[in-house]
Amino acid sequence: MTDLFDTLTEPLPQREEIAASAVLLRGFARPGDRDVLDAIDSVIKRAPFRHMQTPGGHAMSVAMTSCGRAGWVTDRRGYRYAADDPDSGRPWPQMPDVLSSLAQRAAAEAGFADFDPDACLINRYVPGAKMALHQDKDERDFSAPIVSVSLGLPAIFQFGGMARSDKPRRYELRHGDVLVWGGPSRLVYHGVLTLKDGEHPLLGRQRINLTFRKAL
Ligand code: MD3
Ligand code: FE
Repeated sequence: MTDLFDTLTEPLPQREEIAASAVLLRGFARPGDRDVLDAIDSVIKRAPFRHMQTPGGHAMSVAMTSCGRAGWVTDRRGYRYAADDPDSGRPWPQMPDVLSSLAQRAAAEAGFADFDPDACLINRYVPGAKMALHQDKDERDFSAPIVSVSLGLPAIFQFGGMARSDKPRRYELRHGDVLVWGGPSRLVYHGVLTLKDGEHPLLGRQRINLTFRKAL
């Protein structure tokens, strides 16, 4: 029995299927968000955020780092996953249990049992940063989903179809929102519009996005 008090104080995360096998879990990562932020802090102490270079030689406006057995990197040689952080020459920090557990629970909620990510890319947006429309296709196996967790300032996320020319739809992603992309939606074009200025109670003037992947 749920009583009225429960429904008022613990709004159940909204679940919305925004595309075939793409599930938006509103607020799924809000409970325990401070532990998630502590885990991110422990990663960035060992592997600080950096602005990587695109193959075309431009610095990305989004600052990135990774944890897990593999991290996503880009430089003049191209995009790829690597076991070592190119800045330190050391392996990427281990994926903290609170992070892998969050990703696994979100994937299960969306119908993907036993998701076992080996890479977590951590993106940091400050006002003015954006991410152009792209596909995530540097992973070896597209049958595993990608789980994304939004923290801090809200951002407008856009996603289209399998062709760059497909008209994108827009969604606002807020602190604690989680998206699970699997099946046919795994390869859709997606991006993030220029982050607007604002102040978030836990994160200040930034947005952090985690994407959990099965890369290897
Ligand atoms: C749809 N990150 O890191 S999260 C990325 O907010 C990336 O930082 C964005 O795109 C961000 O590659 C968007 C939502 C997302 C993430 C991965 C996807 C949507 C996706 C992979 C496949 C399809
Ligand atoms: Fe992406």
